[in-house]
Amino acid sequence: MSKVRQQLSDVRLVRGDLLDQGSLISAVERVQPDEVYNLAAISYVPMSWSQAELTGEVTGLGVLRVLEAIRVCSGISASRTPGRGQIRFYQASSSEMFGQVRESPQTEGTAFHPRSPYGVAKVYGHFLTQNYRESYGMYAVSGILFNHESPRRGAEFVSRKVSLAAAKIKLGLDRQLRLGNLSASRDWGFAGDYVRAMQLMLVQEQPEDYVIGTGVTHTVQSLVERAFEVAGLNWRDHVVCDAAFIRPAEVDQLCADASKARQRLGWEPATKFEDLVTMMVESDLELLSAPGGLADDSFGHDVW
Ligand code: G4F
Repeated sequence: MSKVRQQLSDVRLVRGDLLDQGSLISAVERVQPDEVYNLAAISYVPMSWSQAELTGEVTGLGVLRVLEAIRVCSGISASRTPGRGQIRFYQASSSEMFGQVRESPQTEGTAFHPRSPYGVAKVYGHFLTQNYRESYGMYAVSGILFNHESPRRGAEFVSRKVSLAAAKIKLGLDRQLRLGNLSASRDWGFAGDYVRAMQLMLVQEQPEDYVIGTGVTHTVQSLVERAFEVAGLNWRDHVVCDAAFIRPAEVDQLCADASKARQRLGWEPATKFEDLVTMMVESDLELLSAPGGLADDSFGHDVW
């Protein structure tokens, strides 16, 4: 049995729905966890304009429901009677909360100015996590994570859309890549490095929030240039700008100052942008070259 299969067979799935308070209480009661990581959300920013209410329910109020499930199952009453033991809670906050940035790079103290219903919902979840920490003494923290990518990234996000397109064009399976704003900049890191940071945040003496990012920012165009270079292609021969992918309000530039995480958690990103893009393009070339590699028809389709 492969290592991944072995690990998956150790995983027990328990049903729960962020829209259903009772299901979350049942899940926490049943599992009796030491740690809860809330990574669930409607996370694709453009979808948050077309389904703004659902985004508020899932990405925003969903955080309230998880925190309430932990509070109730820990026996913490609304008047703050001490509970049984402590379930530690991690909330996936997002650099999208900085939106139209007030300063650069962004730290834990930078004011928020979200630019999408998604960003607004994340700000609600962020402050609610802080509020439960202050109101109930819960070990509840937010990681303000900047964009983190890997070969497992969904095909609707720009990094994977680009790596898949470069691989498809290289293999003669496609000819063109249609993109929106090429001049937006993001601080892209490797998801594996960021998961390490999440775990570190839950094993500290004091619960605190942390910014996690590389401190280096690149434009979408440089992402495209790098991906096509890895595939041995000239991006200018294939990339077309399409207004359909321009957002109603854009986050122009994000760049993390993760000094606090470096000093207090001893966390450093291990993967550079160039290596991340190379890893993604090579993985997609391998995937698409394998028999049945194109079986998943969702590859390369933007869900707008
Ligand atoms: O890859 P993206 O869709 O990621 P975005 O919007 O920055 O959000 C991601 O990172 C956040 C962390 O900061 C998470 F909270 C969030 O859940 C998600 O994981 O877009 C990145 C940039 C944007 O500026 C977008 O306008 O790429 C630009 N872009 C240009 N053309 C495109 C495209 N994005 C997508 N998805 N598709 C395009 O064709």
